[in-house]
Amino acid sequence: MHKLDENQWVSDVWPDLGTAFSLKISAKLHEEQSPFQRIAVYETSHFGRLMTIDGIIMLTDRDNFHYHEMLAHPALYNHPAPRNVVIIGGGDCGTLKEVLKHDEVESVIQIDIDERVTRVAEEYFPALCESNGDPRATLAFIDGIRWMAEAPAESVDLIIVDSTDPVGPAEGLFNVDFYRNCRRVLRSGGILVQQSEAPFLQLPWLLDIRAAMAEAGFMSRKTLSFPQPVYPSGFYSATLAGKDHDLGFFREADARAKPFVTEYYNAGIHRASAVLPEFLKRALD
Ligand code: SPD
Repeated sequence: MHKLDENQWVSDVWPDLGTAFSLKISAKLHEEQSPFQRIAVYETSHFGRLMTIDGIIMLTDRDNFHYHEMLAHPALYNHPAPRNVVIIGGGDCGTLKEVLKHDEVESVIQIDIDERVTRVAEEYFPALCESNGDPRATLAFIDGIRWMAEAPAESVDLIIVDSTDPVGPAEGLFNVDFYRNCRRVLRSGGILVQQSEAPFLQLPWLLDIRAAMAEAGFMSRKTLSFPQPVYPSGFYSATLAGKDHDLGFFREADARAKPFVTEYYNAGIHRASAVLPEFLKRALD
C-alpha cells in the first residue's frame, strides 16, 4: 500500500468530451499491468475502494450497485424464465452477484478475458465476489468473442455484456459480428443486454450500439437510464435487445415481490428507467 499526500485525487479524464470526474484518495492499494490492461485499486476518502482500468473508473464500493443491479435485474425480470445466463466481461463479479440472487437462474457462465481483474476483485472487493462459490456459477478466463462464436445455437436465455468502453480490449464486444453470434446463441425469447455508456456525453456510442443490435437482427431494443455517480455525467444506460420479441413485457408482480435485497432496483425503478428524456427519445427515434 502506498500512502498518498493529503490532497491527491484520481481523475477519470475524457479530453474529447472536455470533462473529468475526480475522487479524493488516501492510498494506492494495488497497481499492475496485466497481459491486457493496467489495473489499479485505491482507497478513497468518501467512496470506499476504487478500481480503475487503464485509468478509467470502473467501480467504487459506494456506488457500484446502481450499475450492477441495472445490468442484471431489468433483463432478468423481462425474461419469462431466465435459466441459463452468460456474462461477457464482468470480471469484478458485481454483475454475477446480482444475477445469482435469482433462484430461477440455473447456471451463469462469466467469461472475462482478464483473470487478473477477478483476482484483484477477490482481494480488494470481497463483497462483490461473495457469491463466486455458488455452484451455479462458472468463471472462465477466455476470449468472450471467441466463446460466443463457438457456443451452440439457442443454448442461452440471457447474455449480459458488462464490458469496459468500446476502445481497447473491449472494442470487439460492440460490433455487428459479435451481436450476430449473441443472437444465434440465444434461445427464442432471449435477451442481450449491453452496458451502453453515458447518453448525454457519449451518445454516438449508444447510437452505434443500438444500430449494431438492429443490424444483427434483434427484433427490439430498449434503452434504460439510471444514475451512476462516478461515470461521465453521472447519467448512464443499459440497452436490452430482444432476439425475436417485443421487450414491453416484464414480470412486474415477481419484481414487486423480489425475495432479495437491492439498493436501487425495484419494480417502479424498472418501469421508470424506460422513460427517457426528450433529447434521448428524439435521438433514438
Ligand atoms: N466508462 C466506464 C464504463 C465501465 C463499465 N463497466 C464497468 C465494470 C463494472 N463491472
